[in-house]
Amino acid sequence: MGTRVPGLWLPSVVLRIVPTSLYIPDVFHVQRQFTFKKSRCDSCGPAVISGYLKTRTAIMKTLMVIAALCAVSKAQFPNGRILEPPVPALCAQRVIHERTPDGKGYFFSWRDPATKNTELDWLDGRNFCRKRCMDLVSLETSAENEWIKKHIVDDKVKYIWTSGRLCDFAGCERADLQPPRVNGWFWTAVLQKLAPTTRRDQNDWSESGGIGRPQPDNREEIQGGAPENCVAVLNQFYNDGVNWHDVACHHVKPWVCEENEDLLKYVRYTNSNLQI
Ligand SMILES: [Ca+2]
Ligand SMILES: [Ca+2]
Repeated sequence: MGTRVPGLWLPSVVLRIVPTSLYIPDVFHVQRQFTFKKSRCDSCGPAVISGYLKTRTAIMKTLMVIAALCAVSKAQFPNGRILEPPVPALCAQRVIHERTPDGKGYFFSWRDPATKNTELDWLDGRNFCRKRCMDLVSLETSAENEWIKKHIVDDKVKYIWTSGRLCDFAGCERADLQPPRVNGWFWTAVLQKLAPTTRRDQNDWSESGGIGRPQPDNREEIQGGAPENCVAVLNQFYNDGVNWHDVACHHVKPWVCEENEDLLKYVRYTNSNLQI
């Protein structure tokens, strides 16, 4: 394991859940076109300056997206808890336990002395990661999914949080997200939709769970509790393999962070004196 190959899953699409007035069309595609330059540009030619202007535009769009995501997070967490912005000093000191061949870094909470005995709810897990220019892991390809699952099995971890979540707040009323528990799941860290839960060849939802039903089953709410709006990977918890489960977001679990390009670009641009 450790080699990432093109996944078996179809490419997921960008989920435009950001409120319409704040949404920046194609911003995620625009940002991927830029390679950040750290050197000064006093004697650069027009082409390079043009590149810088484009980069500044991309950064401004990143800032606007971050602002928009904060707005979305308030909609998700009306009790005042918010999605935290990155903290430059923590980004610079972030712990990376492993990198994939393409260079992306991952943090496994149980491997770090500071967090090995800690379990967090879903939002606290996201915020721990985001302060460090990371986010909860998004399993966009089957290769990445299998790579993460191997770590869970090898390290005998019962379960982890991912960035997966149900779109169930303002802005999620769009027809293509209905019904939400089939078509409304997305990787929050990268704003990408998951395949419909009915496409069992395009996801890794468990075929069983606490009441013997295929996931997602919203079991806890059916039984009078909280809605199961967040996605965890469970390791044989119901003797059902290592698979995805919808779980109520208030549960506490170990977590995996994955480096987030948008947050890294933002902090590098606004803190050119830091090695990030
Ligand atoms: Ca990922
Ligand atoms: Ca469930």
